[in-house]
Amino acid sequence: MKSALITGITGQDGAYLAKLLLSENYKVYGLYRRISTPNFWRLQSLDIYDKINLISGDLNDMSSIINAINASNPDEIYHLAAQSFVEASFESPLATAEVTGLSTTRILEAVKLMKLDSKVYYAGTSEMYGSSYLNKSLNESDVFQPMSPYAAAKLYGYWISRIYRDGYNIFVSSGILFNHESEIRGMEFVTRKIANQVAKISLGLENKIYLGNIEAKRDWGYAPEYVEAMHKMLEYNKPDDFVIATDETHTVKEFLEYAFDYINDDYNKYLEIDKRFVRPLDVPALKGDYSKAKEELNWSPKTRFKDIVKIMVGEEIKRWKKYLNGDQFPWDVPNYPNENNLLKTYRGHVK
Ligand code: NAP
Ligand code: G4F
Repeated sequence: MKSALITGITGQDGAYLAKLLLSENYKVYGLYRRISTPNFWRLQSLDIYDKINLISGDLNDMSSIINAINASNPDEIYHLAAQSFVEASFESPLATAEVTGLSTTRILEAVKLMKLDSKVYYAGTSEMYGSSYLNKSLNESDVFQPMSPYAAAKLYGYWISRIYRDGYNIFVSSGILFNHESEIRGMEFVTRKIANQVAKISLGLENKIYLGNIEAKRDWGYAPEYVEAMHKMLEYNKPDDFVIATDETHTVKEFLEYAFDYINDDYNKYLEIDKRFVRPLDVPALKGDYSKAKEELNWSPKTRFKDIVKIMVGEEIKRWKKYLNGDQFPWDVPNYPNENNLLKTYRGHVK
């Protein structure tokens, strides 16, 4: 049985990836950070919470990383944890640099110093491309020009991964993933924010939607398909970098239009542009050329923009209807780590 360690197990991609690896009979370990209110709602909503071996630790702490690696003895490490919200990186640039940038070196140093054969996946991002590519479909050879502290931290992680690959022969692959969304996306990201507000408007619970730069264009794909690409990268015969995208780009305004189409309404009645959501710098447009992933990994996106909008708004309406009927949201239910799972990894790294 293969073993995988996922950092960022409580996030969108961590949850989908864990589900995928479990379906392939992996033993899955997940690093999570202890917070005062547990947030395992994604693992619960995918019905995999009890199947994950949870390891408590913080990525800013080298001991946590060594402990997690010792406890899981991983064939594959998926390093997904990060401060992943671009807007927040302008407010907390140093904290973002620590966790989003430097923790990649901590993981790679651990693999190097512990002389492990573990393969490593690094979660790179299209944000690294930054400015000046208004109409180009970006590929692995295009130049990076980051426009946020988040993107700068991610670019550091990307380059340090290449250095450990070339200098120390560590199998580390970077996915350059363009935006990917789903029903379990964080509420602060624009797609989920819109889907949630539209659902509430349709049920009479809300009458405004406040947004920032709605002219920005993004290449939006469906998250469950993107974690398949991560796994394929580590199954491939050599470590490399791959763009994962749909090769389509749409404005935030289009997302808004299609979301309101779903409820047969017009966004102009509800939209307010709010400066609080306008960033000091914002990547104007992103579109990715995934042909290398298609040729070498046999990976292609399936779910396209309009369907993603429908899936997300539809799910949000279902959730709010359930709530109005007296059901709780899954994220309202605190669920503490399963002690049986924890004892395997706490105190002395018992495997
Ligand atoms: P996400 O939902 O925001 O999840 C981030 C995860 O990192 C969460 O589990 C979070 O834990 C964890 N984390 C943050 N700081 C930590 C720390 N100090 N110690 C331990 N864990 C910590 O992000 P995602 O959408 O799943 O994205 C996964 C990765 O891909 C991220 O690195 C992101 O930057 C990158 N990426 C995402 C996209 C996209 O469109 N989704 C595109 C390109 C790249 P908590 O739950 O406790 O906060
Ligand atoms: O949904 P967003 O916050 O995602 P963003 O900044 O593109 O970053 C996401 O994708 C990256 C990959 O390219 C990941 F690396 C990163 O971790 C994250 O997952 O914003 C999308 C666009 C931006 O141009 C933003 O300015 O939507 C614009 N926007 C307009 N109004 C808004 C809002 N974004 C948010 N979050 N909230 C608004 O009210």
